[in-house]
Amino acid sequence: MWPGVALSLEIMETIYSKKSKFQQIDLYQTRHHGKMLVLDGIIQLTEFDEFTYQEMMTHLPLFSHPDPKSVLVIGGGDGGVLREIGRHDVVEKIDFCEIDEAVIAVSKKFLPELGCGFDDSRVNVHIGDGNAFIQKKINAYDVIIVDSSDPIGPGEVLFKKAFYEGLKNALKPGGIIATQGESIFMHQEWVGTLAGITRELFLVQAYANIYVPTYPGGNIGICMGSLGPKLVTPARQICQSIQDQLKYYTPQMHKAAFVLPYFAEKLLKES
Ligand code: 4ZY
Repeated sequence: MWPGVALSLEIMETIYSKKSKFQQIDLYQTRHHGKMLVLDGIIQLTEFDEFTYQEMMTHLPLFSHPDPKSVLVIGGGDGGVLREIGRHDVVEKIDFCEIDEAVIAVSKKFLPELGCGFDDSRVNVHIGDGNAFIQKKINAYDVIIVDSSDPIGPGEVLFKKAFYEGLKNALKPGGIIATQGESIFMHQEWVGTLAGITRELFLVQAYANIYVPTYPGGNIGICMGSLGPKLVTPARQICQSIQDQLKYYTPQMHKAAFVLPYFAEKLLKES
């Protein structure tokens, strides 16, 4: 995905290394960034900065929705997004669909601060293809979060228009989606494609940019679509007890994440 570009992290120990039915799964102890999960050679998360992605992928859509009772997560076998959803008492049901159960097992065993997301009694785990799962759902969710890897390998189908049509049909009126939106620096074609699809299908479309030092370019986007609510400002207040558990998300960061550099604004408009 990034010819000629690399990030170096010193590895102290290989904790886990095995090929699952779908991909190569590696877990390393790094010298400075804690444990690091790698799928097919691509960094998925490090303990050092995973909070930025998990918090914003979750709290941007959940705080944009006035009353998110029913939530679906596709991908994200590490459990980090589930951990963040668990902080919202208003959520009653969390469906979760992940293709590779081996990722869940690795996270539960070796990354307990993420794997703990599966301990929430509201979570219903489905092992299988996210696209097949979504195409069977109509009018079912207030919020859908797609925590995919990149558009190569098992995640490829999650970047296609047919998948986004399925997401739209699976939403309840006024529902919101948030999907992994690649990088405005590293993957402008993908950013443009996702923005174009969501603009065509949804009433409201927005794209947030967040810092993730260990992702290519040091940043990643969150592509969002809404059937009603505004996305760039929170619809609900955050109570202090939730705020105190977070490290990245604040109502101010919510608004700031949608303010983009001029080249990215143009890219999104023209797509
Ligand atoms: N699932 C989050 C994620 C996003 C981008 C990349 C890897 C993992 N490259």
